[in-house]
Parts: sequence; C-alpha cells; structure tokens
Amino acid sequence: MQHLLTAGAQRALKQAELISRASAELELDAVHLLAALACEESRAAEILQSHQVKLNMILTEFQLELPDDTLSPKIDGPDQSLEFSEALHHFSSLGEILNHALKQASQFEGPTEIGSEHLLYGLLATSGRHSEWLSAHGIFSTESLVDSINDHRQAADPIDVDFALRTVSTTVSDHTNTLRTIDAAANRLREGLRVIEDYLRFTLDDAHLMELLKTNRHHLAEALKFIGQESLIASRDTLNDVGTNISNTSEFDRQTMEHLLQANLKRVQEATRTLEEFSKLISVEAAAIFKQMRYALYTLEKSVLACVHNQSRLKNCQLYLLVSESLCHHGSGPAIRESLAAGVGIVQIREKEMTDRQLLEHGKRVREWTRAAGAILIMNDRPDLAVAIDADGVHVGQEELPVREVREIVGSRRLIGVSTHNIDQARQAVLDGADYLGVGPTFPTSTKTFAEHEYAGLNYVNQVASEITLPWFAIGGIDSDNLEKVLQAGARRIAISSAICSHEHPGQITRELLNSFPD
Ligand code: 3NM
Repeated sequence: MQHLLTAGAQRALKQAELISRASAELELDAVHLLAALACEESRAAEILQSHQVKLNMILTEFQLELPDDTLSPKIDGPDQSLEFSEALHHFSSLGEILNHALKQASQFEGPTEIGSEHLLYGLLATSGRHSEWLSAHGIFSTESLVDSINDHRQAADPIDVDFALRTVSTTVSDHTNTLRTIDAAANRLREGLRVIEDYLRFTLDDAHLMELLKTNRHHLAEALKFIGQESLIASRDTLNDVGTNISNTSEFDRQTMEHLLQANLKRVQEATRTLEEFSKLISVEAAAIFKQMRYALYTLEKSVLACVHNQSRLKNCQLYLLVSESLCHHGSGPAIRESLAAGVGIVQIREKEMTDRQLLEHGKRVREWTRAAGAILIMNDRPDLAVAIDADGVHVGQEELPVREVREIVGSRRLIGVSTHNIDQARQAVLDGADYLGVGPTFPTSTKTFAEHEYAGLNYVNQVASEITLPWFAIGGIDSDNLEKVLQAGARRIAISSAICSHEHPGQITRELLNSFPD
C-alpha cells in the first residue's frame, strides 16, 4: 500500500533540512522540524499559531537560524509526490516522528496522505527536548492535537471558486490514475497548442493570436505546478495506456489546413475540460486555471476561424467604398453604380441625414445594384436596417453597440465591421468577434470629425499590419496621391469615401485606385 506526503509536509521536511544546515548542526533533529512547521503556511502552522506558538519562540529556545534566502535554494512547491518510504529513507533521523505521523494519518478511510499536521503529531508523540518544551509550556497534548486535526478535517473553509472540491474518498490507486489522466491530457493539450501555434506562425502569420496562444502555454505550466510535474511523470505508464494503441481513423482524416486547425482547436478544448475536471480532485487552483484556459481557447478558436473565413469572404475587397449622398456631385446612385462597374468589391451605405424610411428605400435599391454586381453591401451603424434590407453586414464605431449585441441582431452569417483608432481597440475587436476592422484615421479627413489627438496616422497602420490578420481597411483621407504611402505602411485593403464620391468620374477614379494595388 502506497502512502504519500502532502506538498505541505514535503516542504516542511525540506525546510527543516535547510534550518539544520543554517544552524550548523550535524544532524537533522526534531527541533528543526518544529521550527520548519512554524515557518510555512501549513495546517501545522495554523495549529501552532492557534496555540500561541510562534516561530521566534522556537528559534530562541533552540538557538536556531533560519536559512539565508539568498544563499539557500528557494523552497518551491514540491514537484514530486513523495512516498513515505522515500521520506523515511531520506530523513532517517526523523524516522520515529515519521512513523507516528503515518500511524495518525492512517486512522481515516481513504488514501493515506501525511500532512504537516501529522508531522506535528509525530513531534508531540516522540520524546525529546522539542516535546518537553511544548508540554512544559503547557501548550498542548497529543489528544488536543488530534482534536485540532479532526476539527480541521471537518471544518476546512471552502475555497472561493465556483465549483466544490470533491469530497469523495479516493484510494491511492485512484490518485495515481488521476495523475495519469492529467498527464495524458496535458500532453494532448501541449501538442495541440503546438500544432495551432505552427499554423498561426507559418500559415496565418498572426502575431497577436500567437501571443495569446503563448499565454495559454504559460498558464498550462502554471497549473501543472499545482499538480507537480514530477508526480505526473512518475504516474506515466505509456505501455499500459490503452489510448496509445487505439488509432481513431478520423485522426488521419484532415483534408484541408482548415480541418487540421479545427480538429486541433477542438482537441485542446477537450483536453482542458479533462484537465479541469480531474484537477478538481487534486488542486482547485489548477482546476480554476484550466477553466480559464478553456474559455480563452473558445475565444481563440472564434478569432482564428474568423481570420481564416473572413480573409476568404473579403478576398476580392481591396477597395471599400463608403457612400454618402451629401458627398456625391451627381447623386449617390450614379456614384455607386459606376464604382461597382469599375470593380469595387464592397460598398457601405453611410447616410446621416436620411429618415429611416428613406434609408430603407435607398438601402433596398443599393442592395439590388450590389447583388447584381456580386459586391458586398454593408449598412453603417444600423444592425436593424442591415437585416431589413438584407445587407451582407453592418459597420459600427467604438461608441455604437458592441459586437456581441450587434451579433444578436444580425445573426452569425452577416459581417460585422468595427472602427478602431489604436492597437488596443484593434486587438479587442478581434477577440470580440469582429469580421473586419476599420483602421484609421490615416490622414486628416473632413468626412468624419476627429479631435487632433485622435489621428492615428500611418504608424497605426503599420502596427496593425505587423500583428493582425483579420481583414482590415486603412481609412481616413486616403486618395490616389497618398495611397502608395498607405500600401507601404502595410495596408492591403483601403476604404475611401470623398476621394471617390466627390470625384467628377467615380468609375474612373475607382479604376485608377484599383490599378494601384500590387497584384
Ligand atoms: N471612419 P474619407 S475615417 C468614416 O478612422 C470614417 O474610423 C474613419 O472618409 C475612421 O475617405 C472616416 O472621405 C472618413 O476620408 C473616411
């Protein structure tokens, strides 16, 4: 039968060893363990404190030194589950104490886990200057300690997370199986994250999403610290793991890059779910991290797939025309039809002065023209009207309804564009589920009012170009004279209003602008 030491107990033993060294004593002794138990945040420390036993009192009484943090290795959480026999071997001078601790810990059903409180019991149950000192101070007896231990078992405060620690009594072999399950799921997660990362790096080339993915890898490492990396490896049993022999035929069925990506996105979500559930049996902290990771991976999935799908949906949309009746010399109808004939791929209705009824009628006409030309139609600001005229999407600014609310109105099929004026807004819009971004204002414009400090400029275009692959359009004051600079800053799509609408020949300028794009 296997008996294990809890993380707290292991830390206390290691700390005792360091205290004995710092105190220049040849042999590890019970008093070192007593001081170590009072140092750490542990159940034993809690019990000692509740009996007014302070670390300083122990240090003074037994003339002990604490290890100098800068000289001695820092005591991290244990990364290995320590078996009782190993502990007995390593800390042989504390053998009697350990045996008493084991006896006390084995009194209850379930796996034997020797905690710091059991070590404290071991100290009280053995004779020596440590127990004499404790009883000379009338501090407590083994009986009262047993009561404290039992009280603790019954009245441990629940940790504030939205799931409860399971109180099922697990056996030691259950514990090992839990560790094996966590180990396998962590490996699956790691591998899946790696595949996605390679996709983001080599295919999508999206620095922003890659950064998010890396955060997930750090979270995984952080969560596994709560479980103990070494104990996971120790529990590994690949030869007997039936999963390694079973090959699911669908595992080899990846027809496209997108299939491969989706399969791996699903794989990492499933792995985090397994990790979350099984970690609840070992560490609530780890389980809470896995839960957060699962949600972050849903968001990542949505964002990655939005990049992929929308790049394909907007592939013929290098030039985006925003039309306002007030800017057009010969009316918006001719401007739209001429630009469509010249090859513009996406048109936005941006009317601030029309009544809803006028907008509806106008929108229905533009819908017919754009549909006939095979172009995309976007309604500015108004998700309700986008639906009413069956537009392909809606565009919103930072002050309008958030993407989530717009999505409720326009559904999953329609595009949602979001205006952004700095990199944080752009990153956020990607995670919020936008289908494309407006990036500007690139140059001063009289079509929309901005405060002086709001001019994002070419630097912003450059920033977005370096990290975001969700389709985006540079916008604001762009014309045929400055287009080259915008392209040089990394834009591959641009949105224009006045330079086309106000032009004497909207079709001609549209053609010119389209011809300026590299093939
Ligand atoms: N949005 P023009 S700039 C509508 O930066 C609009 O979000 C902008 O018109 C943004 O091509 C802008 O005439 C005006 O400058 C675009």
